[in-house]
Amino acid sequence: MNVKTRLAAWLLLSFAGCAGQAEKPGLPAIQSKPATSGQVPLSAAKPDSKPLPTVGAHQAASISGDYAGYPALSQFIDDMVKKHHFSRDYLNGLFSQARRKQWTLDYLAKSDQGLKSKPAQGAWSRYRAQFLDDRHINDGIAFWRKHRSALQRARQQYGVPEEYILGIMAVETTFGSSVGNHRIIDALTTLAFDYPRRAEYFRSELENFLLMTRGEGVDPAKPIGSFAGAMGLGQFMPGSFLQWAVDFNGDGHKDLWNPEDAVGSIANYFAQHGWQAGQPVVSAIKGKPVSLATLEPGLSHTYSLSQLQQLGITLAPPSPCPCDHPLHLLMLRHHSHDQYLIGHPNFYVITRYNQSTHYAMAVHELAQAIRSGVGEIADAGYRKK
Ligand SMILES: [Ca+2]
Repeated sequence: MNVKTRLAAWLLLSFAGCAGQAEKPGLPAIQSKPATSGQVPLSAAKPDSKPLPTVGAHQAASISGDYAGYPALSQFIDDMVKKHHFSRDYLNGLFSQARRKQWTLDYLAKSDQGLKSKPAQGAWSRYRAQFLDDRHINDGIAFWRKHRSALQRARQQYGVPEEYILGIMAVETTFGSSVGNHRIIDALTTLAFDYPRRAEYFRSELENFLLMTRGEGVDPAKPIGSFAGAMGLGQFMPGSFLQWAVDFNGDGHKDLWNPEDAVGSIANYFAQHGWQAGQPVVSAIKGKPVSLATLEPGLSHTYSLSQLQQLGITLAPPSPCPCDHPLHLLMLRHHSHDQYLIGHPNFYVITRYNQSTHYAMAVHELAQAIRSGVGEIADAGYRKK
């Protein structure tokens, strides 16, 4: 995945909260992502009674470098000292080496403008082409074969099928091949103190990052990830790490870069956001109802099955459910036509990872393609259950 694509997935992830259909191919929408991924607000974080030791020889009496003279950073450090008992000199030393990422700010300024427009003709076709290709599918099949045991264990423990865990990792990082090249401390400091539109969110994530690294015994100057601060194979933001990451290989650490921990963490994220085992994700619509254009597509509107049926809209088989749950009308703009589908609650769960119809649909289609490709191996696994 190229950088631009990666960033696109990002803004969709993180900034998902700011647009019900934040589907801007080529634009970043942060994950794993912004309002999506459970950030822990400063006010909600619990004070630590016995702080763990910090890691890294950071020490300074005052802040120097790019972030010298930022009153908001000084206030942030005050809060970290009072709430979480960090050493002031340690944080002064750490932030003295934080770098302001002007490229990120320039990129987001352009992207923010793009968020205001609706998907154009062919938007889904262009987005889909970035992910639904042989590389993503074949790497998914290979990952399934290599980590079959962990994926099966995740399905049994969390009720999330292997292919949807793989669909997330495919779109996010192509199974770890593009996990970002930005220092998280630079990314989050830049967005927390030089990006006013999302300052509160990113200050919360910076707090979460300091708690995460201290808890895991990691030097906060070291981790690398996306320009928005997402980390590992599933591109978790620090707040998502604190709330939903799990130690799935039992080595005593929650490591977002470890394949097994990433598998368990993504499955847990889905489970905690309401994934229903055995329930459908997307259904086709039978025929071509004329009333579709009167309905509002997207994630912010839901319809009951009876409402849809009264308008002549019925789900195409197989739809193995009573479907007595909220349904979303999904509209995908191809080059030559607009496609309408029905999204079930499990589709909505995928959008909790990244609030974008395009994102969730790419995950769904990749899941089906990878599942189909694995075929016999997966079937053998199910039979053993
Ligand atoms: Ca682990």
